[in-house]
Amino acid sequence: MIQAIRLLFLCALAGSLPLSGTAAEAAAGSPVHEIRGTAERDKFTPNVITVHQGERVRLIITALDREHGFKLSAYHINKTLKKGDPVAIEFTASKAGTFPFHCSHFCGLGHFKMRGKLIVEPKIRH
Ligand SMILES: [Cu+2]
Repeated sequence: MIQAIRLLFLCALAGSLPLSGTAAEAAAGSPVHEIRGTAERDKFTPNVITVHQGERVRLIITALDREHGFKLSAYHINKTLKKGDPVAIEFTASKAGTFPFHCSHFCGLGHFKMRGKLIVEPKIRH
């Protein structure tokens, strides 16, 4: 039911606004939760990412100062982030819970502080 309402809402949006890439995808029935972030010594911003279970997620992370990595073991993700190059990381948040991520490319002092967590909020069942 919620899905149907959401779909109606998205269709209404798609009808009333110029179609951006995201709106076009939403209208096609596969909304993507897009989150932009950065990596720099010694942090990820944001370092807490919250999504909903079942969502298609696209993280776009840009390394600001040098090469870093993004490793989210629970979802078998490990990407190299070259300096200045936004990297898109897509997955479906199928598992609910809190999952740590960290920098997987040794970047000197501060490397081990480059940590964060993905929170996947469980689907509400009626
Ligand atoms: Cu690092």
